[in-house]
Amino acid sequence: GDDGHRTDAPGVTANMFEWNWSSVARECTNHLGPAGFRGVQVAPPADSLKRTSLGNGSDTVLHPWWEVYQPVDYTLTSRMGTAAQFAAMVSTCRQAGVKVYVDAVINHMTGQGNTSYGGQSYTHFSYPAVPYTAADFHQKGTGPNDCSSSSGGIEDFNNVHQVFKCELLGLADLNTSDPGVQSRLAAYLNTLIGYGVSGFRVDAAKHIGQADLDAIYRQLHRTKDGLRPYWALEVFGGGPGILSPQAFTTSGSVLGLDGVKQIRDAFKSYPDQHIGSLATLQVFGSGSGLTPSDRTLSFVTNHDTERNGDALSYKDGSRYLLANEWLLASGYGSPQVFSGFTFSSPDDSPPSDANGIITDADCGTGRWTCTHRNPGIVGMVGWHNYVGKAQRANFYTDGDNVIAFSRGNRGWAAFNNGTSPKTITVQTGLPGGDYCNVLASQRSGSGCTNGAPPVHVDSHGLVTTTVGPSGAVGLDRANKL
Ligand code: ARE
Ligand code: CA
Repeated sequence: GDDGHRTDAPGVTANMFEWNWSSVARECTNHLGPAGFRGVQVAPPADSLKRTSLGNGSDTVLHPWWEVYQPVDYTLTSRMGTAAQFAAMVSTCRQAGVKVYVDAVINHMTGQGNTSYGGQSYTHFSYPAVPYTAADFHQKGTGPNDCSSSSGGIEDFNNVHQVFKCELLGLADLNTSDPGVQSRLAAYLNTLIGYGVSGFRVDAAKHIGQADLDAIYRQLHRTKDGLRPYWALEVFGGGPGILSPQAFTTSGSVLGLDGVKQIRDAFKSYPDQHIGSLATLQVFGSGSGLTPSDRTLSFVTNHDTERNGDALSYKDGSRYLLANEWLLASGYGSPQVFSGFTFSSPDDSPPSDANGIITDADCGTGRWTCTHRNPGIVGMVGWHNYVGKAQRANFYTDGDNVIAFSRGNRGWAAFNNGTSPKTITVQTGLPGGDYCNVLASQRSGSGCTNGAPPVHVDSHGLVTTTVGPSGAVGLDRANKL
């Protein structure tokens, strides 16, 4: 997709999973922009499946969160709000300095139901509002555009034919190599770009394949900032060869899903759930087998992995926050903080009215996780922005669960994943003086906010500090007294 223009490269983003548009707008103005988040990822905005009855057996949630992954047409009437609310959200966020990245579901349409939030009727291979007809889909059969598995679904996730052309989870699979389908998908994405959207998280990109992704991307307009759209491809690791995340980095950036598991294991030593070993994080990124930093959207969890066991999640409490703080410091990828809603069963809906319309997010109810508002996270977002691309230096580990490092001579941070406090004396790379710990405070005049005691760095750059259990210390020169 290189037409000589730079591709939008997000800084730190927040993934506001299924927050409604008016709540995202409010967060951009009141929290995300002021905290230094440069972007926000939002849930799939297209009109989607609206279930009208429960399925069988264990199915107890009428409007599970995953309805939005079954698009019916590309108008923007969704569980998260109207087209007008979407447009207002994008412009409000941009005014707050927060770009908007959209989760784009373009591999498939639905796998169930017959009516949508926008009130459209459809059947499995017919979506009159787009319009798509049967000829626009891969179907079970033996022709060149057919799926040849016996069920018509993906039976083998390592078989490239099935992965590209058969149904994922029974979802009607678009014939994305067809120029007519490509132009309708590009028209949808260009409509979003017209609203001011800066790029996309491409859902199920592994099932579209590199050639079709490239053909769609080539038709995309430049963003309001004059850049090529960001293009972050969802490709679970584990597939061989052309199905691997690495093999998609020629088409765009990829989601850091293998990194999610490495982070989980470093902090929690899954599956044993021992205490983990942050010392392993001396090497993390391409050196530990992950995709290149400048091609990776990195995160501790997303909406899938918080439910499937691959990741730490809000349920891990302070350890989860610590992992996010560490990722923001690490310099790996474009880091993304996930803020969703609490759940007990994996299908649970976000807080919604009886019609499935998602209600305003309220951080006081315990129903929304609001990780992006946590003071330690906010402190490390500022630290992340301040250190920029400065290289990691002065790495220290106790060989167990405490690590510390600087980023050039701009910032220094320490992390303790253990259960007892640890006092360390280490080189920070920073000039001598007193600093506010950004996890708990900021510089304000000649002192630190919240009555936090300053941290002293001596004239040789050495600090002696105690890092609490599941705690961190972050110093940067913007918060030097
Ligand atoms: C729902 C029901 C299904 C039903 C279907 C159709 O749960 O029982 O068959 O509707 O009626 C989400 C939910 C699904 C939901 C779907 C549609 O997770 O439960 O199905 O929405 O509403 C593979 C893909 C990867 C995909 C995961 C889930 O490669 O792209 O499976 N992830 C994205 C999203 C999901 C979303 C979809 C795609 C669909 O992030 O949230 O599904 O839009 C190995 C393989 C991977 C495989 C992985 C599965 O690692 O290598 O390729 O990922 O296992 O864990
Ligand atoms: Ca496909």
